[in-house]
Amino acid sequence: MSYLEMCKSDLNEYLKSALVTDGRAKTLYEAMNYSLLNDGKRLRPALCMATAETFGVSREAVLPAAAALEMIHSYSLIHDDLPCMDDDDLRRGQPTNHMVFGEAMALLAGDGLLTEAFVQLSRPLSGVSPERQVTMLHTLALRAGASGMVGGQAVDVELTGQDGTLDDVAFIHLHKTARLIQASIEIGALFPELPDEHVRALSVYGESLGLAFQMIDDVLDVVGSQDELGKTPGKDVAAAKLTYPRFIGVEETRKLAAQVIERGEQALLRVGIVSSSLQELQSVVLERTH
Ligand code: GRG
Repeated sequence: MSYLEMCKSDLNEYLKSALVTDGRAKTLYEAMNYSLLNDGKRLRPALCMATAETFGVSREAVLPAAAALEMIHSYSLIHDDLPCMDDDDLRRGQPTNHMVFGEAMALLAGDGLLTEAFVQLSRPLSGVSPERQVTMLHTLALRAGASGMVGGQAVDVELTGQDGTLDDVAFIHLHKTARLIQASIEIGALFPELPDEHVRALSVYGESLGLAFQMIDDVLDVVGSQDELGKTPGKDVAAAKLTYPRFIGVEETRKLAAQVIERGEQALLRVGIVSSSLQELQSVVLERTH
């Protein structure tokens, strides 16, 4: 089993009982679980686990934080697929949440997951001081909110169909996608007690990995097939989205992704962090086909 598969299996087991109704709002819980338990890669939780494990913290201890990250990710996908956003019928090879539950329930399922993420991250975490846990909560809110993922999505919505510049693309990618991936590593780095310079290096690495991830996503939208992606390819071009391939082409985007990751690796090397699990996940990001 690969490292990603091991993390995925641990997380999936945990998620099965993370959102259970007391008998009320059954459809909402069904809608939340429909998307949360769907077959995602679980990259963000795995990055959080890998970072903590690099410094001797067990994957099990990290599960509530890993679940919180996947809940935020899952909410963002539900909202992103809505007719008022990307208007997509397929996600992870299955009908999107609003296709099954209707728009109003999909909107609420996203809201529910966003809020439940903070329920998870505020649960008692063994071996983590209250100060570090508050920093985790702050990090998640900051990276997912208006100055992070939601802000990136807002600029993406505003600039879709317009000319835009390469700087606009960089802003959108950094915020819409990279910030949550960065948060996954930053939160993992808060489980052990690390020197500030280590935390900073991991944050830089997370940002680089997140940017490269979205660059590859842009490439896959151009070269991928529906079967491989589990969603509709070619949507970026059709919707006149601001993407790297639109400005510099597919091959240059691939090269840029590799360069950006190398910059992140240098940051880790400078402080002497070597992590085989992060290295493995990094290869998944660069070589993925879906
Ligand atoms: C608040 C109404 C409202 C909407 C918010 C913030 C937001 C909508 C959307 C976030 C933007 C977004 C969906 C970015 C795309 C990131 C991305 C490439 C997702 C795909 O991630 P993978 O490949 O997916 O890790 P799996 O399915 O493997 O989990």
